[in-house]
Amino acid sequence: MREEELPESLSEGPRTGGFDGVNPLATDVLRRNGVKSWTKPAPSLYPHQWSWDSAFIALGLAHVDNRRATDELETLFTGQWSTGKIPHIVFNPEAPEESYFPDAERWNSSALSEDAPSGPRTSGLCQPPVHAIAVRRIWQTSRGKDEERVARARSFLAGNYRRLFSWHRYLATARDPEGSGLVTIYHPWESGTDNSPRWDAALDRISIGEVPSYPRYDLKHVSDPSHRPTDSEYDRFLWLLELLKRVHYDEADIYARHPFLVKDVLFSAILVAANEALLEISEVLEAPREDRELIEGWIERGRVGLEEQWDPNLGLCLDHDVLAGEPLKVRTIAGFAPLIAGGLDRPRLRDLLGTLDSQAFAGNPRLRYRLPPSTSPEEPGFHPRSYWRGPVWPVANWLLWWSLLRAGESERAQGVRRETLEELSEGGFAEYFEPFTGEALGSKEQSWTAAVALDMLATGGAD
Ligand code: 9WN
Repeated sequence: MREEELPESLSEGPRTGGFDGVNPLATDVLRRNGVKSWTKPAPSLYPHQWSWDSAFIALGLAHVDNRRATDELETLFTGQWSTGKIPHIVFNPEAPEESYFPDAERWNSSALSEDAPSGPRTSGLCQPPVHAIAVRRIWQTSRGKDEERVARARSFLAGNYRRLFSWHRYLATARDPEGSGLVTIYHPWESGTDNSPRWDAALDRISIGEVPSYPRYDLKHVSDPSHRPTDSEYDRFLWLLELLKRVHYDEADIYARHPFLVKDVLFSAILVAANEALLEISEVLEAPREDRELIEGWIERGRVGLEEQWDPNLGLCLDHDVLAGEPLKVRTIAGFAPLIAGGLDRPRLRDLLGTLDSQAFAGNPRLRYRLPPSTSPEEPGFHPRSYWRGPVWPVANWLLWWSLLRAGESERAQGVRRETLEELSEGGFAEYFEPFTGEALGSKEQSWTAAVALDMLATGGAD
């Protein structure tokens, strides 16, 4: 498909529910960032295909152009490794030179690992598994439509079920050899919340060796370098990458000697929610009973694992540093993981809502909108402008909104939806926002921000 053909294909507008201006603008962002069969996360800062961005993008596209939504995921899935891993970046061979680093050369995955695909070049890491949730949305939005569309959606489900299943199985096994229900990440990039203070203590313990020199192309694309991770954070990111390359991205070797092994509660919670979506998909497809039993087991184990990470004093769930054998005590939005995983009893739900409403998060009186900052303003590592150290991220608001809906907290969910859409109406579809002023930060045309707005607009109060 040629790029100029895209505008016509984005034609079916969703219901807007009071935010009429947002829908066409969001659709325009996705159209402008569209390349052939997939969508760049941002026009220049992120010129390749990112894993969880694509899943959110597909979720939004499902409401305006189902075919583009399915193309988006199918393009991403061409990068899947033979282990089941869906890589965090599928590189765009047509991206301008000197646009993003580390590039495909630096990862060198297919030369180093026979598990990497031989076609598209990819990174060697992964990101949170939002994909099955997006696939289910594609199915949901086809319901009640013409027969051809339903048949197309069903065949999309059937064609991708095994890929999703092996992706989740990889996370439940290679990434959880302890059977704890919690996913181990090897790098902060895998969390999707790269420079969050969640990782400071675990990163501080690592002594950095010789890192081959590298450029900071990312700084060319933002108005102020303080919005992005610092050089010292980048040194650590690039050092960990060198170590992964030395062991040829081999899971067992990584587990045996890598210096950053952390049980990530947000990643794990998204996996639980994605497993619920996968279970529904498996039921639509009448998949073998053994599959469904396995998926149910993963859901159960994930919720138990998260409950074990509960910190009653902070009223949040904490990541766990496998090597230090201790929890990482930092208050960030990741602490709401049990809400995202769902299936909570009333007391635990009440605890989490209490923390959410407190001054440590959405109840902070200085906030421009009643939306939780990525890191609590009460944390020493909080920074209102620096990336995951404090700004409000619309994609995190989506996770919260959707989780509140699933928990039956529809009034609160409506509040998150309204405040998010108001923030976007005022500030545009930025990557993240300064929590006290609402100033738009990072990339100004971020695809997943537009996509979650479309999903919020179309879904209204229903899951
Ligand atoms: C590294 C693309 C990605 C998001 C991540 C976000 C940021 C990359 C970067 O951008 O990460 O993967 O260079 O900062 O942290 O969540 O997927 O939008």
